[in-house]
Amino acid sequence: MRTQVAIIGGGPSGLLLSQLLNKAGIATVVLERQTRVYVLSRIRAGVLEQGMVDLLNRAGCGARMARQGLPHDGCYLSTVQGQFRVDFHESVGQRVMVYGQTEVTQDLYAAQDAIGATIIHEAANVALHDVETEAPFVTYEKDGQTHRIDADWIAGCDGFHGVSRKTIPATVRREFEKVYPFGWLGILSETAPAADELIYANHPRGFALASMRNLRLSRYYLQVPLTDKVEDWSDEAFWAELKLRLPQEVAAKMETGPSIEKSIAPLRSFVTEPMRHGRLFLVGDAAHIVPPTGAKGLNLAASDVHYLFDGLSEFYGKGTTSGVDAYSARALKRIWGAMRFSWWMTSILHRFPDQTEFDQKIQESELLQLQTLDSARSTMARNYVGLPY
Ligand code: RFL
Ligand code: PHB
Repeated sequence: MRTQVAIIGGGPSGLLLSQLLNKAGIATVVLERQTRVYVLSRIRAGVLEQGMVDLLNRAGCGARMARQGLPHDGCYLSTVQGQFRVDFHESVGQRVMVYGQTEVTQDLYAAQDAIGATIIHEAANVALHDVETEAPFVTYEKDGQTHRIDADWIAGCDGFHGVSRKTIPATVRREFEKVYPFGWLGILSETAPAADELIYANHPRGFALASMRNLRLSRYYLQVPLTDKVEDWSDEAFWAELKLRLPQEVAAKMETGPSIEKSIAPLRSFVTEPMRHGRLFLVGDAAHIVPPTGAKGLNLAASDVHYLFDGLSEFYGKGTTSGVDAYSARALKRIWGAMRFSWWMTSILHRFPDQTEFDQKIQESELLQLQTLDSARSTMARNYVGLPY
């Protein structure tokens, strides 16, 4: 089989790229290791920047989001001293959209089906070949046979554990990493959200986050030690701990119920440079990971897709390569901005095992600045709604 752009990975990066390229008349094949049901069962991000909303609209899959998504003008920050609000719209004139990654992925699959795009699920042992030449190809196994796809370009959208990044020789690749000494235990429950906007809580017992997917579906997180297992946490234990960490008035009124999903995610900052090697591009989690505190992971995947789509449209439209040549540098500039923000949000909101009294005072001072200085709030708001593309 031959295509113009072979896309490894059918998560949000791969599907969004494929959808934008197909709509622009550029042929793609998406290779996904899992089944569609499995991809759609993952519960991940929940907050979309305006830039991502715009891109989904441009891809022709924003209709359901416009009907069901919840635009949020701000969020709450809670400390033992009390709760205050950061109004993004007042500070920087923009808002965010609360709409789950699961819904985004479902909308992208529906849009891809509607235009007859080629998505091959359960593609095993995907391997990338000759990416340093102008005739790269991909092989994979399915139904006991080995298949080959020749392409002009390969987009590695296969997440942190994918094969694409590892195809770039270690001598070329630079990796930057920070691992945090805790994880997030998350639950999804069919209950009304605890508040009208998200609550990020700094508490002596550890960080907590009250989020939502819609008005009958809540998402909550607790900072937990990396040694904790999901089985250690009954629903009752989760709700009891959450109530201790959230503001008292919120906890008192909070609706609780059985969890319909419960998982633990480790926190990590990771960047690989460069994001292009020959005819291979890395996109989204294949190239970078952020801790979820700033809600940036999915949004960074979208900005990567934006830059790559720009470059590939130029290549197929005008035959020039300035856009694809600039891809890695353009994407990395924005990625490092989000790395800084996610690291900062993580550092001001969590309790670190080796935190000294000095560190504690600095954390309190950071939060006080947010509460009392317009300039501190507007820097946070600018980053939260998303740095410009
Ligand atoms: P994905 O979503 O990981 O999709 C990659 C796809 O590639 C497939 N794949 C392969 N296919 C073929 N051959 C191979 N060898 C393959 N290896 C992998 C996988 O099956 C998968 O379908 O990456 P993508 O598309 O770049 O999207 C990125 C986002 O998913 C990610 O940034 C966010 O979900 C990160 N993230 C969160 N971001 C937020 O902004 N807010 C959050 O609350 C949030 N929570 C999370 C998260 C990521 C998590 N992970 C990765 C464990 C919670 C979790 C648990
Ligand atoms: C979520 O709703 O899953 C969510 C929201 C905001 C974050 C992280 C996760 O910062």
